[in-house]
Amino acid sequence: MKNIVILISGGGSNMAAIVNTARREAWHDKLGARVAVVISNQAQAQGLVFAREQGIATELLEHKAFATREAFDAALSMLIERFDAPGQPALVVLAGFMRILTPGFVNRYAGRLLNIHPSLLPAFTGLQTHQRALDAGCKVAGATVHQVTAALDHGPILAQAVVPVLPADTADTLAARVLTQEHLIYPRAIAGLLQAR
Ligand code: NHR
Ligand code: GAR
Repeated sequence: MKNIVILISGGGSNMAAIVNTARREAWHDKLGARVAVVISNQAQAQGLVFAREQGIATELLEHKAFATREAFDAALSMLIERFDAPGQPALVVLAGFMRILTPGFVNRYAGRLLNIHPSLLPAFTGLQTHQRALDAGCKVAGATVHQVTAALDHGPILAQAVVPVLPADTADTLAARVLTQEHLIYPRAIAGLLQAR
């Protein structure tokens, strides 16, 4: 069985979309994969509540408790390792995870570490993507699923979705429109990656 480890920091709606799709599409039987654990770096992350309700293991690893990024990432690796099976390294999925990871961590998970970023990369790496797209006068916006590399938001692209920017949009209304598409492309990209193996 291939374990999927999902890292969140907040609402966890992308995580929920992955969990719901995995159930609906019987990933357990068809892809030999299951969401094994949801890990949050924030105690108040709402996504933890949903994961618990679904009977999925949850872990809280607060970055605040660590003096350095390296120390936090080392502890995170130790947690994730519990979900690596022999010959079956876990797939690590960032879903609204808000901590930049060290090159050491990223290299260790090369090829099995994914992120969804709320912009059409390579445009608008980093934070406040929706406000920046509005400020730039973009007529379309979207989201990108990519492999994570040490260069922030620059790894190989696996999937993208495009939405229109409407005249009355605020960062919040645009974010909500993009998020509905994230919920479609992230589970699909993960299933595609699992199938390709
Ligand atoms: N780590 C690496 N090495 N490479 C990537 O591509 C990563 C990553 C970690 C997270 C998600 C990313 C996004 O999709 C992601 C991609 C957080 C920040 C950030 O500045 C930037 C990009 C992303 C996630 N975080 C601040 C920090 O100091 C904290 C911000 C906060 O807590 O609100 O880590 O956008
Ligand atoms: C999503 O839009 C995701 O793309 C974005 O945060 C939201 C999380 O929503 N990620 C980042 O900005 C990463 N820096 P969710 O917690 O409901 O999935």
